[in-house]
Amino acid sequence: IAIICLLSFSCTNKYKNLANTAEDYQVIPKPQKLDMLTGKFLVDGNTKIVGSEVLKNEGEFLAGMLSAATGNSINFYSEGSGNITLKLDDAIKNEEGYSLNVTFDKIEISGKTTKGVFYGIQTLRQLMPASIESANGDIKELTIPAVSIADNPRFKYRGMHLDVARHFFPVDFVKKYIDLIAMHKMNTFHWHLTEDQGWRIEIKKYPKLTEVGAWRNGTIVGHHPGTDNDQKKYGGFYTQEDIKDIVAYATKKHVTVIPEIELPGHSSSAIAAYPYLSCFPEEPTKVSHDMGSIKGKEIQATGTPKIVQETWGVFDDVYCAGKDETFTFLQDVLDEVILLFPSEYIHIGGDECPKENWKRCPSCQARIKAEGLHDEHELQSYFITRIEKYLNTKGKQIIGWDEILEGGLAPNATVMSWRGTKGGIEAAKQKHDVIMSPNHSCYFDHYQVKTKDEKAKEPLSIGGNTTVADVYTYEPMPSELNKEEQKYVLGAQANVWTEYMKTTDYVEYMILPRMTALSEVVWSSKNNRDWEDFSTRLNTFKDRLDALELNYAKHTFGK
Ligand code: TNX
Repeated sequence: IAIICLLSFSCTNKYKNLANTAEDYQVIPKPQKLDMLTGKFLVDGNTKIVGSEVLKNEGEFLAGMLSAATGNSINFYSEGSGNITLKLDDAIKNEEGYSLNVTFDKIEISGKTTKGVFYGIQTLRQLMPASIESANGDIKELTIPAVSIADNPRFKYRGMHLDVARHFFPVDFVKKYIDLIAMHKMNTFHWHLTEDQGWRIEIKKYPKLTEVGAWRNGTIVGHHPGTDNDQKKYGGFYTQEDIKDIVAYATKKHVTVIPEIELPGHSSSAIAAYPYLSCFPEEPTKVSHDMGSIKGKEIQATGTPKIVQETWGVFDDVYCAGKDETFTFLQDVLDEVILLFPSEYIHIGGDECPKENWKRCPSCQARIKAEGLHDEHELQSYFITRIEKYLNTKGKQIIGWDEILEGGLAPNATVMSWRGTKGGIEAAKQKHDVIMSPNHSCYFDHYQVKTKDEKAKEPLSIGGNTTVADVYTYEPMPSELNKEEQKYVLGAQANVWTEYMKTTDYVEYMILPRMTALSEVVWSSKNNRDWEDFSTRLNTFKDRLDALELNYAKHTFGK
């Protein structure tokens, strides 16, 4: 017995006095406050996680990770005592805040909410070697450096968008995307489900939306039809069962899923399925040429009536604002959407809606007159406000792209500022909530390199360039806003438009490591942000991306 005691004493002592260096604490996003301590915690067969029953989901997540890494059966228990304790702590002020304390003999993770505890676990994950991400029970001596961390996010909205309409991605990839969001302590997945080029959500009352609207000719959405379009049938959609499965998965990862149902523009796929939704059901759809952001030459009219679009661009055929049938259709669709998504918000699009058809449509003009509106911009505002009212009665709030400012904001709308920051600033001044997503810093469909030569080596992307450094140095809080107005800026989001992203590999390449940079922008305090320091931590973080077998853009590091 004496020998065993002596042995175990020296063992314990060994971990108690082990020194740590800054390299052991390479966490992204950088925690608000981190104190390095002496000693290491050893994860072994005696490791036991305890916490109250409400923390079961988080406890089991951690248990799964530690078991997979070490090959020990490490479990979560809702009673008794153990050496890893998870708990809720009201003294923590921020809803998503947490504290993490590691010493050689115990770990304590406290959160204001279960979400905070989850984030504490994500930090703990990064204090362990990258090899845990792919380990097969083969890590013999898994240790965690002693530390004291108090952390909370700077912004409450930390989002990643994904366009699954221009290209369709399978359920498993959507889950992987959610995992990445959670690992980066981001909390919102904006799921862009409907577009000119495809309708991706099953709506039981309108089966043609997916029978017709989910399929197009051609796998690539290029801007030169015929040259890069292979004319194969392409498409896919998520069944309501798929969606429930994904939402449940996201809930466990503390990620809110906000669905986007685009209106009144970008609606070709719905119109292809149900032509009566157009002002002119018999007419072919044309590419709209009056959109300043798109060069007329680069896009061509399809000349075919009511198709699911095969090229990208902006199309003149949009939901008819004059017919009541349009609103009946949209309300029916939204009724089913509401049942699938517990999120407080529904994104209703609102961007790039050409007004040519409304100008010559008798029922739209009659609506303008009857409602005492001045022009088609006010008709768009009427459209959005009518949808907002409907959704508000169902307990939901709307988010729209910054075009919803034109013609007057719907009373309770949140604005997503994408054409730079102007729209966001204006909305905050009007006392509306804002999510910053400016194209100059948050568009991950842009090239991630700057020079012509570098671009030539990259896969074809939509114009513009946004490097990792551009993302990292982006400051979401506009200096134009005073203290009071700043309160309306909820946070920021990156958008991932997939006109040119045909494969999941390529999506990974476009988001990583730019999303890693954004995660620090939205989480860490402004004072804690330092490009050199981030670049060093990113170099460690990349080992984790490797272990997870993610396809990230290696050559963009440090740029
Ligand atoms: C504009 S951003 C769009 C998208 C395109 C994107 C390409 C926004 C609200 N609308 O439909 O995919 O440009 O960068």
